[in-house]
Formats: sequence, C-alpha cells, structure tokens
Amino acid sequence: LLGIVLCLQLYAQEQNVVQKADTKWFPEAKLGLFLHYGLYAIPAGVWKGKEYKGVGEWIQERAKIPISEYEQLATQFNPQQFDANEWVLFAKDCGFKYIVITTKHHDGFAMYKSDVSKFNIVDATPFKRDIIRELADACKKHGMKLGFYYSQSRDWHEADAEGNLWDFKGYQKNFQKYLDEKCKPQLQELLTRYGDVALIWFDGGRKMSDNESTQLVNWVHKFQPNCLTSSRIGNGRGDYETLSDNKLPTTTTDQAYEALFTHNFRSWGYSKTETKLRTPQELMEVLLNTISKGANLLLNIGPKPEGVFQEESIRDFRIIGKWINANAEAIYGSKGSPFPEMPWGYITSKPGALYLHVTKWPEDQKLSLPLNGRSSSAKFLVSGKKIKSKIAGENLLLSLPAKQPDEMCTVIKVSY
Ligand code: FHN
Repeated sequence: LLGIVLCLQLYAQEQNVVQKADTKWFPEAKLGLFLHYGLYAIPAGVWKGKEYKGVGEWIQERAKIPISEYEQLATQFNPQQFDANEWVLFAKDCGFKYIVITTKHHDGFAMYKSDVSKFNIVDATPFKRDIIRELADACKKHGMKLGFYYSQSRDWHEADAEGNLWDFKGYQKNFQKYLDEKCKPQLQELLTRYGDVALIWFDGGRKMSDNESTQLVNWVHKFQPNCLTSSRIGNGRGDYETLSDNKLPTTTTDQAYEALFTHNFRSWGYSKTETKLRTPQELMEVLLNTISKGANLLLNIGPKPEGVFQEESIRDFRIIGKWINANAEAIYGSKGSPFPEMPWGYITSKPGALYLHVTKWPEDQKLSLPLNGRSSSAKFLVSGKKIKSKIAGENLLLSLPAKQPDEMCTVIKVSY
C-alpha cells in the first residue's frame, strides 16, 4: 500500500513539476519575425460587403460567421505566390534571427497537414501544400530558427474549446476533451514532424487552470525539451515572458522576455480596413526602446492571401534591416542599459562596452555619461572613427561633430 501511495505522489508531482527549457539562445537572437497567416487573409477585414475595423484575424468572431460558412474560405485559399525561401531570406536580410508563424489561430484552421483535423491547408484547400513543412525546410537550409504560434485556448471550430458562442451554446462543456482530442495531438504533430522547434508561442484567452498550463508546457517539453514556451500559457508558466500586444517594456532585466509589435497599427493579420503602418522611424524607436531594456522584439507582418508580404512592409523592414545589419554588434547578444533613459536616445550594453544609440543629435554637440570617472574611449561603431572625450568629474564628456553620421540613429561605442 505504501508503494502505491508513493507512486501516486510521484505521479502527482511529475504532473505539476514544470520542466524548464534552456533560454540562452533567446536574448542572443534578439529579433524575431512574427507572421499571422491563415484563411482570415482572404476577407482581410471585410465580410459580405461590410467593413470590420481592428484585428483582421478576428473576422469570424467579429462577423459571427458560422463554421459552415467560414470553412468555405478554405476552398478559396490558394497562395500560389508563396515561396518559403523568399520569406526566410527576406527575414535574414532584415536581421531577424527567428521566425514565429501561426500554425493554428483562433479559427481552428491548421496551416499544416494535420491528421487530427481535416480543416487544414493540405486537405481543405486547392493549394494542397504544407506551408509549415516548406518553411521548416527553408529555415533549416538558411540557419533560421522557427517557432510556432498555437492558439491553445480559443478555437472557434470546436465546441469544447473557447470562444464560439454563435455556433455553440454553452461552449467549453469539456475543455479537457478539446485538449486531449485536438490541442495536444496537434502540438505533438508540430513537435515531431518539422524538426527542431525553437518555441511554441501559446496565446492568451480564457483563464487556463494551473493544471492545464502545466499539462501543455510539459507536453511540449516531452517531445522537445529545449523548445521554449511563451508565458501566455498562463499561471506564471512558460519559459520566457511575452508582453502585452504593442506594449513597450517598462523594466530592464536579463531574463528572457519579448515585446511584440505589428507593422500595421491595428491588425496582426492582413487587413484592407486597417491600413495605417508604423513608419521606419516608429519601428526604430520600438526596436531601440525594447532592446535598451534587454528584451527581444517580435515584429509582425500579415501576409496577403496570394502568399506575399505587402510591398510597404518589405520596404520598411528592409530600411530598418539595413541599419540593424550595420550595427549588429550593438544589438545581438546585448543586454539592457545600466542607466535610466537618456534625452538623446538609448543604450545597450556588453561586458566592457556601452553602445549609445543616438536618435536626437545634441545641438551643443556634447554628450555626457555618468561613468564614475572610469577611463574609457569612444568611437563611431560603423566608421570606427575615434570621438574626442574627457572625464569631467563623474561624467565622461563626448565632443560630437555638427552633423549626425546616420540620419535614423548613430551608434557610439564606449569601451571602458
Ligand atoms: O487574439 C490574438 C490576436 O489575434 C493576435 O494573435 C495577438 C498577437 O499577440 N494575440 C491575441 C491578442 O493578444
């Protein structure tokens, strides 16, 4: 009897002990490309002639589209211009070190060949190709990490999942049944068929129970112990923290965490009703503010139904990508600033070095840093040109040229 009790206690402990994955690569990588792609790109915020503002990927919920009607979108989904290598090389050119793509968003549609549900891109569309397979192969070929967004709680295609009140009355009769029959088997497919998965980007929704959060994190680590899980799994679980949508970090920490922003101000999926995009300057401010707090930045594009990115996203991401590549040393593997925010810009740090990201060139051509009198030298990171400096009391005083070398942001490396 004692043996049985001990086994039961061990089992219970095992169920509640959350295995943690190794997050070391995450802050090194710093920049991720988020892709919200699915059937919702077809309506893109318009349904039966009516425009719906806000997040385009929520069209089924906003327009209360019955599953029987929404499923018809699959018969139109045929992204013939999709080219996985093109997407991965674009991400690489723009300085992203990992890609996170929606494998199943709230509409329940799988962007890969799933044996669990026929509501997927291979079985239900004229396209018949497995986008996740092609993307995984291209990422492996080009050395790009790949993560999968998976909506674990909301699934408007399933009666026992969260969210579809227009088809199902009193939904979520048995949430565990949905976890056992769709969520966990699909996660198993994703974690056993597409090679190394960098992370599972769980998303929020109904309050998951502690046991449900623990169940899913352990389920992921059962198949890939080093696959990171995001904190939106709930209950303080997850290997790294994701902030709220489009919110800048407010604290500086060495912990693995990320801010996430979408290029389109209001929509993660492609939208024809929300067209305002963040300018390159706005994207730069988001990038610099985020990395100066030690956080990663996950920047989102919603691809178009034909399988390509909007021209404006390609243009703007290439502009910031050019700056990222020129100043890579100040970004990848850096930590946040040891100082409070500065009037002239942001700071990232590495052992023995501070990187001053100057976005507002001082009119008096002077810039001071409270280095407590430590001896140091300063140079422009890109050109390597030395900068005149002197110790004035507790501060390091830099004398700058009249003209800012790099319009968007000039990085000065201070070695001490
Ligand atoms: O409801 C989703 C939304 O569609 C989008 O996927 C964002 C991305 O972080 N997550 C949820 C809202 O926070």
